[in-house]
Amino acid sequence: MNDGGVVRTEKTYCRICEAHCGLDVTIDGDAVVAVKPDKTHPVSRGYACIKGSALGELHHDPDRVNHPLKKVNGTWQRIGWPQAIAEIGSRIRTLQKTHGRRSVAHYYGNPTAFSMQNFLYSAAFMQALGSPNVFTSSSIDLNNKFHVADAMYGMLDVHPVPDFAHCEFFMCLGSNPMVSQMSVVAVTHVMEKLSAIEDRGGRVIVIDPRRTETAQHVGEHHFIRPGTDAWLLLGMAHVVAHELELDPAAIHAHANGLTAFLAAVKDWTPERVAPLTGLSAERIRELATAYARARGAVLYMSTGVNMGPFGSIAYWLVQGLSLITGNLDARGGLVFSRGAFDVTKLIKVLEGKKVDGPRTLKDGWRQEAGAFPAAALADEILIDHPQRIRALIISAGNPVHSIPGNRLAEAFEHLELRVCIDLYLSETAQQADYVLPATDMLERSDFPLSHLNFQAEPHAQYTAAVLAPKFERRPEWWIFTQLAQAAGAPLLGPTLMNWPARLSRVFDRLPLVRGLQPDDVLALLLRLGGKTTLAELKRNPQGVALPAVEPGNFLGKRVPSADGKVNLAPATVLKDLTRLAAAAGDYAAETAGLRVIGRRERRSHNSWMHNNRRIKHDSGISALMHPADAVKRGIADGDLIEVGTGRNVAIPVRITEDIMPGVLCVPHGWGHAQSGLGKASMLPGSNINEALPDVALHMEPVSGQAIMLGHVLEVRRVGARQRVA
Ligand SMILES: Nc1nc2c(c(=O)[nH]1)N[C@H]1C(S)=C(S)[C@@H](COP(=O)(O)OP(=O)(O)OC[C@H]3O[C@@H](n4cnc5c(=O)[nH]c(N)nc54)[C@H](O)[C@@H]3O)O[C@H]1N2
Ligand SMILES: Nc1nc2c(c(=O)[nH]1)N[C@H]1C(S)=C(S)[C@@H](COP(=O)(O)OP(=O)(O)OC[C@H]3O[C@@H](n4cnc5c(=O)[nH]c(N)nc54)[C@H](O)[C@@H]3O)O[C@H]1N2
Ligand code: SF4
Ligand SMILES: [Mo]
Repeated sequence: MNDGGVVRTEKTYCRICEAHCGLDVTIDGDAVVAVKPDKTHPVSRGYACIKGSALGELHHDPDRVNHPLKKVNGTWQRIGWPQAIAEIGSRIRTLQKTHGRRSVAHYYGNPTAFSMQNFLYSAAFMQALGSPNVFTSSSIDLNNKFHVADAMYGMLDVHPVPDFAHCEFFMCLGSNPMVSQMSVVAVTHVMEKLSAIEDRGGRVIVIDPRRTETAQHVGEHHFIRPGTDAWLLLGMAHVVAHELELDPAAIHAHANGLTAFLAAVKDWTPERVAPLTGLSAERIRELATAYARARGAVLYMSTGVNMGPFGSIAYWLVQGLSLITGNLDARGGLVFSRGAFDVTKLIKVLEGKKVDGPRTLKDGWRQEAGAFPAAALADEILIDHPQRIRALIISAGNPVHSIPGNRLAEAFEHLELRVCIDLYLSETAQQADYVLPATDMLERSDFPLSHLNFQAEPHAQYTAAVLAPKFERRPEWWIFTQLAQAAGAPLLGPTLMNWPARLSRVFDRLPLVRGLQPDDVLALLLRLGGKTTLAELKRNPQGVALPAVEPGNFLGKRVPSADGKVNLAPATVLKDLTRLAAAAGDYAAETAGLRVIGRRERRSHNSWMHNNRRIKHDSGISALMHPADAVKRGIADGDLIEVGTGRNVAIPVRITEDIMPGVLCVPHGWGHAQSGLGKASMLPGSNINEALPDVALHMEPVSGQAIMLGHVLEVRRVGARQRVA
């Protein structure tokens, strides 16, 4: 292990969540001896959470996949890279020759967004194969945001971020920043930033069916009934648009569709939406008025709303309200960050004319951000159609575990080739024919490409690989390049294919066409951006601060839509208001079961940090239930309950007034008995996605986002105080 005790400390940054914290990694020979927050990092300034500090244990985890594996007669056999690449390549080639290009599909998961090389080279790989069958975890997370950004601003990747330093009013819907560090905004020290708003006399409002860790530490909290945020925002929009003063001239200067926007929100008075949401009409009116009058106000929504039934409507209202109140592109409101280079500008130049893209075979779903909805994947495998999916390559994802329902696990059995590129034998990898070992973040170079225009405090950081790959782990750019070659895929993909104009496509052909390695691509992009160079970043491994985000850089200047204006009335979203109106009765009704929502935990990251020896997970998970619901069911604190309607999972319960009556809160990502991981498989806990209804039956029609929150499930007592084995 140790090559003679040469101890060195290298700078890098954590790529688990969007905070991108700077880290100092102390290495003795080839062993990681410490990972500490980097005090010299220009933005994270000495902060990192337990997960970032546990990257050494990730690197040395005895349960990592270290060699290519092939399943032979139901057991894993170690094979060499040349054999793995040749066999998989030839299977892909044969399947595509026999059944067409679409027969090979790719699913990439959440960590892809944090790996520049994975992101670029997997896209290039699929472009080379000429298959539009790309699926991602984005559609079980935030597809509504991509769709609405495209529909309103003309580009999927345009999302304003809060101007934390100047706002007076910050309303947070469906997010728990203290635990998650938020999403679609890269920010550190977020609780300090929220407290500072209060300290300077402003307001922080948390809207959540649970009194979250965030709500316990800052601001005021209002319960909301799950799935009803769109109504709350409609009620607020009604007040702002029809009860307060607007400045139509200012709005018309930068936006189209004001008349349609005003008409769409007209009937949704606070009195009408109040009983649906659980907030009083007075409170909704008060919040709307305070929001409109504050000098600098932010509405921020995240997965608690995205994963509900009307995520696109809600995000449209967040953007629309910001614009009509003058809080878009304004100090203290939502602002447009640009980072080391203006990704939007680059996309606009490269994407050319937008075209109608490919559709799924079943139900004709479109792509968002270059990918079909993950909720449609199982049916694209199971459908009786000559072009159905027969091979699935999965990288950095655990879809069998992360997607509600069990249809995907069933569909897996109908695949002819299953390949998983991962660090671990995840639940998904367990079902594969081949598992290929990827490098972890200490073993690969990187740059936060996907998050440049979400940085609350713009900065740039390049990290080299601080360690050589252990065993036979390989960087993903290499794996995808090799597989493409072995599959006989032309390096320049079929350029005439009418793919939709999407982010991934922009970079698609760059790497493979020119044979460029990740650092070459980065050097090129940075040169185009003109704010820093790869050489400068290499000289400053702790990262460099870039100019702060200034308001006034977007409206009338660089809105990427065809006419340079914001569309306040996107047709696809407005159409969905009919579904929303029809659903009001369902949401107003009492239910026999409880509405299930999720939560995240500091010591977890979706489904994959549970094997880490440094992080204590022994306490397992519990469902949170209100005392009134417990009494009704004869349930006591600590009892084991069964949740589900048909397919059930068993979970211990904690009774607390921090959750709304009628709601049950269960974190996702647990339940690893099948994973074969030494530590994780022994932990108590169940996978709530086994009990939630299948996502194929619950897709938000506007964006294909899976509806995963607020489903009514039956809840029963199983027994007294016991642990789930
Ligand atoms: N019920 C419920 N379900 C949910 C959610 C919820 O709130 N409730 N949240 C959803 C959300 S927001 C998301 S983003 C999805 C996530 O869904 P997925 O992305 O499908 O799943 P993850 O659990 O993030 O799994 C990531 C996998 O990547 C592997 N990995 C980590 N780093 C690397 C790397 O660098 N390279 C490679 N090749 N592999 C790597 C890990 O070992 C793990 O197996 O889950 C969703 N599922
Ligand atoms: N420690 C940790 N950090 C993470 C992750 C992790 O697993 N662990 N995952 C990362 C990922 S992939 C993502 S996408 C981000 C997500 O980051 P966030 O979007 O902040 O996700 P959560 O922390 O789950 O917060 C969602 C909140 O929505 C609430 N909620 C549920 N239903 C509703 C509803 O109908 N209306 C409203 N208003 N609220 C509702 C829940 O109670 C919960 O408090 O976090 C990232 N950061
Ligand atoms: S997981 Fe923790 S250390 Fe890593 S970026 Fe997120 S907050 Fe920072
Ligand atoms: Mo996510």
